[in-house]
Amino acid sequence: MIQTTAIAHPNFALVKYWGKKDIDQNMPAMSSISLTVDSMQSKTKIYKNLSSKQHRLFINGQEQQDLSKIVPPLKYLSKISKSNDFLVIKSENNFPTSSGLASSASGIASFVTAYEAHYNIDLKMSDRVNACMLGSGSAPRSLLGGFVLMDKNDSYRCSQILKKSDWPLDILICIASTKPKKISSREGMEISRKTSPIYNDWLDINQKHVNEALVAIREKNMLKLENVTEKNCELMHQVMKTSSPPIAYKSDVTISCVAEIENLRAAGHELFYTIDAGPQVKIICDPKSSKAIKETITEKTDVIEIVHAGIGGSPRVVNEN
Ligand code: 2P0
Repeated sequence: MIQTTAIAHPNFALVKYWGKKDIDQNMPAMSSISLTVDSMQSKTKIYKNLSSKQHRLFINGQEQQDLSKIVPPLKYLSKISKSNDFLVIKSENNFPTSSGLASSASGIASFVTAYEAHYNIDLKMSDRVNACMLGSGSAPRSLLGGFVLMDKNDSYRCSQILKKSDWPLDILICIASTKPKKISSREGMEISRKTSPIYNDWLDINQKHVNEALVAIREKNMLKLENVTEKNCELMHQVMKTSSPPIAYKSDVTISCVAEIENLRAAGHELFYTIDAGPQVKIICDPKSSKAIKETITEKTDVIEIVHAGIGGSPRVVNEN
């Protein structure tokens, strides 16, 4: 049986997506900028289902009943491949799933990459972006390595701002909890769009934050990138907090990690943080400071584990038949 496997990495947003312009098309209401992460990955294998007329999705060996993130990309791609095959899709993450570590982005991007190779369809980048976005609004950013811009004002075109070798920063992922989140990003961002009194301010400031981050990344200026990344992150968490009901993804461990980051910065280390829809704290830092940061955070907080990563590359097909 012919099967195809691809690997993609998660991405962490420095300028974030939180809120949709179009729910049916799953279109983000704003542009975003991200960093692809190497050590963490989703590996997805696909093959034709010969035993039943349905798609079957397994994540980390568990069959999923909810196929709502995979069917829209599949339909988009099957129009291009002109295949009406039913597929078995088996995806494995080497990191906790659904806990604010962008597993849906790397999962969907690895699926789209495997599909393209399996059916030999040689997609345009815009088709990859469209297929990924139908599955997860943050997934198109995982189609490229390095620092990535997804530009809402240019049909969500994804472009690489810098690659790893241009600015080889370290990424330390402080795992505060491995439990799946109670409110999915999809639900949470709809609640915020409908109820947060500062949601429009959040939309209005997006382009300014994008411009600031683009300058900071192109100049490789840590201080400027720290400034805009932390401002953007904290504003998103304010949007969440002012939603009704309020949404809180940070935990006590998250807060204590941030306090230690401030201390490390005061001691002269170059680092900044971002936090997504979960309690994990992602630290971006000068590799020279990684050891000291890991030692301090491990000693002073209750983090479960710190994953030491670098900047990652684009998805790839792997031979595993
Ligand atoms: C981001 N997040 O920009 C933001 C920051 C979470 C917080 O993109 O509904 O899983 O599938 O489009 O892509 C998470 O959103 O949501 C996300 P859907 P997705 O990384």
